[in-house]
Amino acid sequence: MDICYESDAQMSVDSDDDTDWTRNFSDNVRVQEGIHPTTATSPLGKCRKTLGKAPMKAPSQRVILHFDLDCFYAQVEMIQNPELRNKPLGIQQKNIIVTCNYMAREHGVTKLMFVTTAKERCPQLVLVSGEDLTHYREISYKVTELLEGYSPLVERLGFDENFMDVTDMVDAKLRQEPVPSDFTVNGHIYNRQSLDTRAEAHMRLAIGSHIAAKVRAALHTKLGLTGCAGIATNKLLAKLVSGTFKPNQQTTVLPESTADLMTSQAGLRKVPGVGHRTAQRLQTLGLSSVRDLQCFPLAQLEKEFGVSAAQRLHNLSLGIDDTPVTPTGPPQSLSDEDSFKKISTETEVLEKIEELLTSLLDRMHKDGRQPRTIRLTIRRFSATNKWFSRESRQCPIPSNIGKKIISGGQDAKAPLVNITMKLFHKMIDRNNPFHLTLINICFSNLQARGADGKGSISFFFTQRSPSKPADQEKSCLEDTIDTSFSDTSLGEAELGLIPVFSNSSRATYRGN
Ligand code: DCP
Ligand code: MG
Ligand code: MG
Repeated sequence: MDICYESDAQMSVDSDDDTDWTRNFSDNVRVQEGIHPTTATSPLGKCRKTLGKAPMKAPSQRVILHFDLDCFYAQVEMIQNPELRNKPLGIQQKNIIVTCNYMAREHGVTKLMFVTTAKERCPQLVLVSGEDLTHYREISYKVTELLEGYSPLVERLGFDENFMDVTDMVDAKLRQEPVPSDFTVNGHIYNRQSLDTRAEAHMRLAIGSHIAAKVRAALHTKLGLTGCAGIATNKLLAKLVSGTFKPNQQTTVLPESTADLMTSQAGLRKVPGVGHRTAQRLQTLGLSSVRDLQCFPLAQLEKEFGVSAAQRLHNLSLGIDDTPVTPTGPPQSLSDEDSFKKISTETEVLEKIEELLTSLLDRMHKDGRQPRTIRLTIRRFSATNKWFSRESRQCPIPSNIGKKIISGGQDAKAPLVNITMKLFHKMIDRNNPFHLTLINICFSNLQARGADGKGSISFFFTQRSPSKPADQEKSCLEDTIDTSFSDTSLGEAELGLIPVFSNSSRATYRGN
């Protein structure tokens, strides 16, 4: 069985909830063949949002932090019910343990394990349902918001990860006072490399490590959460290094260890930005390790992937990633989805659509913006290609129905069910048998109603944090589930560090 943390990444390829992150990547990264990652000096790309616009910096001068919370859903449950803290805990969705606390991990339980296997390994495992993501989403937003208190340059990656660009903070610190000669890194240094206090690049990262430690301490005191952090000169390396020591620890990778960090990855699929399909295509070229890719002639890679994607792949293999930390901004769509073994009758489809719309309407009402478009996505069962067989149809939402959505209640549900069923019939011929394994409904083209009233972005901001004045809010947050970088189809979407800004509210699994 292949289990995969499903996202809307495939769907978002042509959708308006796709982000510019991937495009930034392609715009900004040019191949630096023959240049060691640590000495590469291509300029930083322009940030999509001008918020906190970073000055042009050599890549080696950037300081990027990556935060990943420990056993996120399990932590949230343990905060809600402290009695669970001393027990091995598994969070269950369908027949899968989506995550488990570290005590359960000591008993051999792992993430994405079947419940039956987990129970065999650890009979005393306590199971809590993780189907309702509402609370996880709320805490997730609070985490990003706390981080935004330190820097406006915070980018969410799924529910439990955030990047933060602290380059300016490091600059400010360096201007304020000279670094003491006995300055050290807070936490681990990747490879146990020794810190050279005379090397500016080292000092910058060491300062970054102290900022990371401060942020992690704040996460703990203010939200009761622990997590890991990675400190590096770019997002790719920060993400790759952050889980080196788990849980509740942090690791800095100094530039000289870039090559080791890259080649220590257990395969190309581990490199953020190299998704399932890309890895398959690389495999057909005989490339399975990062080193294989590093050594592969660029000209040949270009033949297979085209110039720009080949260059990006090549750069990734070398640990080069100039993509900026792009403040996430308000979600551009809200969606909900569910996956299942089989839905093959119209009644079941109707029930599922009603269920999805109920929770979605509630969230849309809280958001306050009026959606102008509704999209239905289905996945048909396919024995050969079950990962990528999604199709969608979308249509405008009539204004009177849109208004009902934001005025609350479930008045809009019946007409939306009708619309959604019409979209369904555009894809599925009811006279023939069908077998669906996923249904997703997405509201997009979200429009604020006025500058100050409900429905405005400022309303959305204040909803996130009523205790915080709206003018202090930096940005509101993408509503995402996935925490992994996801696959993308080269040619369809840009390759790069693909954030899964899927807006889904459910984790779903393929193949179960
Ligand atoms: N998640 C999920 N389905 C997946 C992967 C993750 O529902 N296939 C959810 C549950 C996790 C959360 O996302 O708690 C964050 O994912 P991580 O991979 O970061 O895993 P954890 O935070 O749970 O554990 P770790 O301590 O290893 O980071
Ligand atoms: Mg985590
Ligand atoms: Mg994570």
